[in-house]
Amino acid sequence: MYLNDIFPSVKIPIWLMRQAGRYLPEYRDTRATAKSFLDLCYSPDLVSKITLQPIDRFNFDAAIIFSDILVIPDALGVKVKFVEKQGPILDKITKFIDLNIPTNERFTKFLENVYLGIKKTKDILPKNKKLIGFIGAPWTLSTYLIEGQSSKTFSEVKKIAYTDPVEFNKIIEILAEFCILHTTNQIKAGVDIIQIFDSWSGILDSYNFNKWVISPTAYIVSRIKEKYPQIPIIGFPKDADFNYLEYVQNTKVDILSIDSNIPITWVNENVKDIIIQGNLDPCYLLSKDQELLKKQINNILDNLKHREHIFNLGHGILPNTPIENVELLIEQVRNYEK
Ligand code: 1CP
Repeated sequence: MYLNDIFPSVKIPIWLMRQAGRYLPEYRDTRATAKSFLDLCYSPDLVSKITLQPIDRFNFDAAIIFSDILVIPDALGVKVKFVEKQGPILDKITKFIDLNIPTNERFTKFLENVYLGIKKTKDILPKNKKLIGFIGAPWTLSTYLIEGQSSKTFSEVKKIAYTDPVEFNKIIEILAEFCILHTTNQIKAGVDIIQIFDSWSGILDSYNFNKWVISPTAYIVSRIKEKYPQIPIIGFPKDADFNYLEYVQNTKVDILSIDSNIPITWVNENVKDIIIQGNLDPCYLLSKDQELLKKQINNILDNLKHREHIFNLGHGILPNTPIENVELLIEQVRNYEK
């Protein structure tokens, strides 16, 4: 797949992970009107309003639908709450049978408002902009299901994955099926691109990375491609380090999103024949020194000058990011001579 087929009218497309969020005053205003974060995610009007806020303000090339990876566990009957300053809290599971697996119809009905939010956004989004839908990959979802929250050591989920792979595989396989259903539903509702977030892939050894990150992702990609070969798929196995190489070879994603720790020079030399997205450390966007920020942006642009490249960060934009640094970033990317 060529970048020009996805974004025909721009040389270096740009969007930012978490581009709709707390660094924007208009997001904070909208957030204050809802009781909880999930109420926002399950209101089609607010989903579309928030998704479009960064497009209106910054004219990014793509909008990512305002939602969360944890709507899948929520739809599987594992209650999810987002607690201020604590993050997500889930009813934990330890075994496959702890899941309350719905029929496909009930799952789709449960997330109907997410899909209505996508339809609404797609209707309003300018035609030259792309709409990105997303899922959390089975491994990352399983960390929240089994740890019940964001974890520091991941010892509970790793214990099951490493010592009871037969039981763990059942959990991963069912998550993969619902990842496929949620992706298909988002495509039917109107998204143009899919991003697969595997935020915690970096904590696995190579053997388990292959088993729990690459295999299920390869399966999901192949099932999506059977039905929708034209939909580009972005893979983001965060902190995969040298495992990025095998991930690209074996999952067949079209675009690789990379974190900030991996040297861009290593990626350029070793990961061939794929569109690259990401890498700028979101912390540079906090800088008071705009020359420093420009230098970091240019370093990525220069290194990827002869490649297909979507500008993005190595992880989500931080809530305390000054708006003028985002403006500078966009200007710098738009004015770059490729
Ligand atoms: O009230 C608030 O503002 C809550 C903050 C927030 C937001 C804005 C959360 C809670 N989720 C989101 C939206 C979100 N989540 C998007 C929206 C689209 C966009 O990018 O603009 C996306 C793509 C996600 C994906 C997501 N959620 C991931 C994968 C990407 C990543 O950050 O690694 C993960 C791990 C989550 C779980 C999650 N959601 C929210 C929190 C605090 C967490 C936990 C993060 C952690 O464990 O460190």
